[in-house]
Amino acid sequence: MGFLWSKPEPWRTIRWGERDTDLQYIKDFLLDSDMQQIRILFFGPVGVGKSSFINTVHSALQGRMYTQAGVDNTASTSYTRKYTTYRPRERGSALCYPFVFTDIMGLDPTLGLLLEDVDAALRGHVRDGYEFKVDSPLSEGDDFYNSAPSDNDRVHVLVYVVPADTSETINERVLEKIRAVRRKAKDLEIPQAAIFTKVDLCSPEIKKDLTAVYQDCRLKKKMEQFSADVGLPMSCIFPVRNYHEENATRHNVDSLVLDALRNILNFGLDYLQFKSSSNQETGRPEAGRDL
Ligand SMILES: Nc1nc2c(ncn2[C@@H]2O[C@H](COP(=O)(O)OP(=O)(O)OP(=O)(O)O)[C@@H](O)[C@H]2O)c(=O)[nH]1
Ligand SMILES: [Mg+2]
Repeated sequence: MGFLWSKPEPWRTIRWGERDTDLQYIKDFLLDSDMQQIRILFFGPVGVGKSSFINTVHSALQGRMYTQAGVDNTASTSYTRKYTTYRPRERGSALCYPFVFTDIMGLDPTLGLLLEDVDAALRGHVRDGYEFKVDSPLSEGDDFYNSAPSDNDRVHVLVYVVPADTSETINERVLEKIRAVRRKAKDLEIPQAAIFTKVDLCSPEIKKDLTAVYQDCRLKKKMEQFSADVGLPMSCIFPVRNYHEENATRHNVDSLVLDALRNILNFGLDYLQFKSSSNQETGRPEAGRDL
């Protein structure tokens, strides 16, 4: 007697292939008039797909492949060395969206990005073009140290980038660094999310059909493990597949990535609105502002 295997029900709903609706949501995304932009900082181990995610979102927004953030497939140390801000533009327009992406160097169990530099970046002290050093943090007095950051320089959403690839486990020392950064972000009240990249390398079913992403037990377990390891709720973790080998965009890849972006933007918006309403009520300075 044979068994009939049926796939489990997806544990989250994605509007697969409805790219126009997803794009419209992002186009309609507006900040209150006194806020200019949401700055999203990507942080995670070397080679997990931070820069690729930035390129993938741009590609989804533009409807064509975008490769401005440098990507490398051989790096044992971080390929991204400089603090770089990317400003996505609306397709066919000179208008910038009200959000920016900040790409930084990757984390390494031993060398790599220094936590002091992440702290400075969260507070808006790092100027674009700063080249991270593994042996000394950015210091006051350096040309790339911004001693008077504006609201636009500060980070409004911190996004951990984590590999879903089954061959990659996150080193305990890297997890400890992530926890340390999480404590810093918490002190600054900065909302946090995580993206799980390389879901195509997590299971053959997902590689074959990306729409199986929320039906795959291995991936869910990996996400739950990360959630337990660092304390980030599951509701803030999003699996994605980055563009890494194709020459044209694909609807399902775009759907997943735009869903993650929509949620991340909403976290940033809620944070800015909460901050501005609590400042109005109490007259207090904003969280994270250096006095
Ligand atoms: N299969 C697959 N490969 C991916 C995915 N995302 C990124 N990659 C590949 O992973 C490698 C590293 O990607 P990067 O975007 O450079 O990673 P990074 O986190 O920016 O790395 P550093 O800047 O070195 O810290 C590249 O070869 C990418 O093509 C994905 O979703 N699936
Ligand atoms: Mg990179």
